[in-house]
Amino acid sequence: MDSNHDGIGDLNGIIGKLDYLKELGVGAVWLNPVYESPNDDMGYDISDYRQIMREFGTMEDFDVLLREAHGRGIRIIMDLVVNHSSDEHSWFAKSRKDKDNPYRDYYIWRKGENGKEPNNWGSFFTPSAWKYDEITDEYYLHLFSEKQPDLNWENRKLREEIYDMINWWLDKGVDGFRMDVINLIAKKPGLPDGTGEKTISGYTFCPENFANQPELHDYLKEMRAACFDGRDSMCVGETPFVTPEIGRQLMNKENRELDMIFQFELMDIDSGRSGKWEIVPYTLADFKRVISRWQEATKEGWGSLFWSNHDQPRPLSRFVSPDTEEERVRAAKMLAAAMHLLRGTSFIYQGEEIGMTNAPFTSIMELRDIESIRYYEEAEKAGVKEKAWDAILKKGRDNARTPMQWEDSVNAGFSDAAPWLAVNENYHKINVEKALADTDSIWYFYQKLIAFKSGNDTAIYGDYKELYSETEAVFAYRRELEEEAFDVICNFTKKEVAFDWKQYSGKEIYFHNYDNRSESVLRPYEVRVIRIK
Ligand code: TEU
Ligand code: CA
Repeated sequence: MDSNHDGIGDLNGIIGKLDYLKELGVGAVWLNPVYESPNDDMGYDISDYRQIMREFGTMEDFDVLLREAHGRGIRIIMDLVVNHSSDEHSWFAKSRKDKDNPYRDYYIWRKGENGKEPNNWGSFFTPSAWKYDEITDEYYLHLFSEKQPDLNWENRKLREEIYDMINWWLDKGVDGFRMDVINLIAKKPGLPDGTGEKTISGYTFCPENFANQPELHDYLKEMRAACFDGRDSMCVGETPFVTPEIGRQLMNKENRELDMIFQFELMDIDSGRSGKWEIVPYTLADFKRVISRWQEATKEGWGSLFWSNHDQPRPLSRFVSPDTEEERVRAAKMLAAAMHLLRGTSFIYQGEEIGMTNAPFTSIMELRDIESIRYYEEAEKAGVKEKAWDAILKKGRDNARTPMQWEDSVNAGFSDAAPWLAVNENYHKINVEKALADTDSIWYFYQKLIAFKSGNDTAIYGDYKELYSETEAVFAYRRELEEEAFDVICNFTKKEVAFDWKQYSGKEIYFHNYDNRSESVLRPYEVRVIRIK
């Protein structure tokens, strides 16, 4: 929400919507980075970790947000981006000056190899993960954009500066952190060449060399002891490329590393070996296997549940394909129950509660996200821009970044100035005002679901067991705890599926998305949550 008519959402805008969030039932807000940043990657390139980005407000505004949120029982979780900083951070300015200043080693510098990059690593956003710097005739590593140089966690002083900064925010009263790509902070010693497939620009994207390295666990333990032990706080690690085995290590309470992780196996289910832009088919059977595997893996730790975030397309456009307004509402409710009744903490991405969808972009000029823009440029050079555009429409990050749709008025009520990214034109029919006026809306389904999820011990602690795994089109599971159990039964398709409801007759229905019952079928996108004991 934009409070000062510049087209950019801000802290005061959030403060004005805290009552809305309270009404929905949220217990905590995770803010994407709000620190000072040149915004090469929308705040994920931080130039000062102790300042608020000017566009978002001031430190005084932040303090008010913290106080007002806490006053309503809402916690504030900050984004912690410490795999890299901005190249405009003062550390980097000093680091690049010469080879023997104390900041040189805060980043990862290497000599070139025969006039080329030190190794073949590809970056997330650019062809190579290395940038040549004339001043000292060396290259620096950047896994993301060249304006996001990777920090060198092998340097003890750097680590201590980071812990000081974390403690500074915790002392201020923030309740925890979502740690950006935290499992990339340790790189494989010697930085060896990647051996996998090449990307369209000829470099090799090789997570095996920069994710989940053994030293990661040492750094996390050290950080935990230096910052989090003894505090009432929460840290959730964003950990792409994580397996259930590594996930267990990261979450295991005795290990003293993280409280939760975001794993991406479900989000990557349609990605090929060269990464997210290589879109591959998957089946509901694959989908169910991934969910069950992670429910199993998080038994010993604690899981996180999410359909989307600022990096992912909208689930309504991705995992289902509703054609009509009625189907959209049904499918959104089905997805909500399917995900958020699993075991773990639910993360709801803004707009999910009203069923927002992907944006109907018509030209690359409309996009703001560096990832999509850079990919399109590379694809154009390689002569495959049509294919790239198709992939961007499906998976580009701006799909989920369009402004929140508050009401059916200019710019969806987000701002009276032109927004930084255009609103999705479907705001005329999909908006908060409309959702609040209809007791049968997706919004009220979420409100009820959140209340249930926070207050019902079976929903919180109950065991998970997959049901009817052989039935195509159906995803179903049981949650069970001592004297209570319920089944969640979902039709993920818009086809009618034969289903025998007899065994459930007379049982209490917790949630459903059709007014009347049927005895022998699951209708398009139908969900029923039924108490069985
Ligand atoms: O994302 C890390 C990450 O793995 C993403 O690159 C992800 O694979 C991609 O966005 C999918 O499209 C985090 C942040 O969430 C993202 O917004 C940042 O751009 C990135 O780190 C760099 O800080
Ligand atoms: Ca603003």
